[in-house]
Amino acid sequence: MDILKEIKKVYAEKFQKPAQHLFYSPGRVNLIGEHTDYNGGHVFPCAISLGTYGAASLRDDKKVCCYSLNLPQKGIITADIDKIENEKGNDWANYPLGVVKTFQNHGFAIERGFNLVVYGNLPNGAGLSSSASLEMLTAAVLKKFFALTVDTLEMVKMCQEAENKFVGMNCGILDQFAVGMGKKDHAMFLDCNTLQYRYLKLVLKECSIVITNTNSKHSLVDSEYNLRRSQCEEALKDIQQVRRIKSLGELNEADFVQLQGAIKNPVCVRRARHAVLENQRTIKAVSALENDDLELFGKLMNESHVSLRDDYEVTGQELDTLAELAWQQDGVIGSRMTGGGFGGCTVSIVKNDCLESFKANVAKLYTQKIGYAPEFYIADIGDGTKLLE
Ligand code: GAF
Repeated sequence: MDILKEIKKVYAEKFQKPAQHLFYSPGRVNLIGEHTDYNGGHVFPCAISLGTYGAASLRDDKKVCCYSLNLPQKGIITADIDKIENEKGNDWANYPLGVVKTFQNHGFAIERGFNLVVYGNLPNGAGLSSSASLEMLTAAVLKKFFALTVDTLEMVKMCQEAENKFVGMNCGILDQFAVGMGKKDHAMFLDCNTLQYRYLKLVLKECSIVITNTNSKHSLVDSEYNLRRSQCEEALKDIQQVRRIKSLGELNEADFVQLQGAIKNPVCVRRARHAVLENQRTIKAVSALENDDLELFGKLMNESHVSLRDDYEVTGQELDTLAELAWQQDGVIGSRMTGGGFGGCTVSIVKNDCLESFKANVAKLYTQKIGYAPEFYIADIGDGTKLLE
């Protein structure tokens, strides 16, 4: 399907005139550095060329009217620009509405309504940041229509705030950053403590990045996520009794060995160990890539998965099955879960001449064990959120 043509057509049908502008916002895949962002550590994501498309126009009244071509909902969801609340009936539109409300709270004059029609080709709930993609798309709409003087990093931070305070998911900055700041063929190495970042051109020689979707649906993702975050905060508080640090990301392996005794709850010891060691792995993985050592990069990806499985406990049977099957296949450099976990996707680096056997074997063995099939996407690394026309 020609997405742009379709979205323009649907917009015109719903609102009886053509849309003024078209926008695109990607999803993301995180190569390594999981559950490190809210612990003041590093992440290493890239934007992918699957994402959310939006057609939008300013209105003369104060209504925000949202319609999706592919999200389950009933017709156009409407809200008043001066009375935005998180309401259950607003369903997916709580993401764009949360962004509007957050911009208003930051003093941006959003005083007129707008129409927004969206279409996403990211699998929903697959841990590829469909929410952040929609949030950053809305931020780009607001910037364009209200001629806001705001840079992308500020938009990223406000979208994270919308998700934290309006939606109630206590996420870190990884997703909104990767979606907003993405650059074609590059990954981003971000220090979530200082927000210093740099782009690294991804040179994977004869390999591809393969995203494999478990296709499993888990409902406890947000509550378990918020629980992991609070367990890390508890560990940090205990450590702060003996060492003046602001985040777990400030510690290295040796510090952790020395300080872990201060953490009272044994579960929190494991959560903090993941946060500290994953951050160190991410720093090492980026140097490995810079030194052209893809093998070491892959090994660190595998270790990351093991730590997320054993210490952080955010994988589950489907993700573990995918990762373990991937490790057994020829031509796999590394494989791990990506994103928040529980369900969602793995990311694997696979030699191009083994791609077909990788997909066939993993699909067959995963289906035998889990009872339904996974899905594969070869990631094409694309740009961040942008105005298309
Ligand atoms: C989710 C969150 F939204 C991110 O902020 C990040 O913590 C990630 O899980 C885990 O690395 O995607």
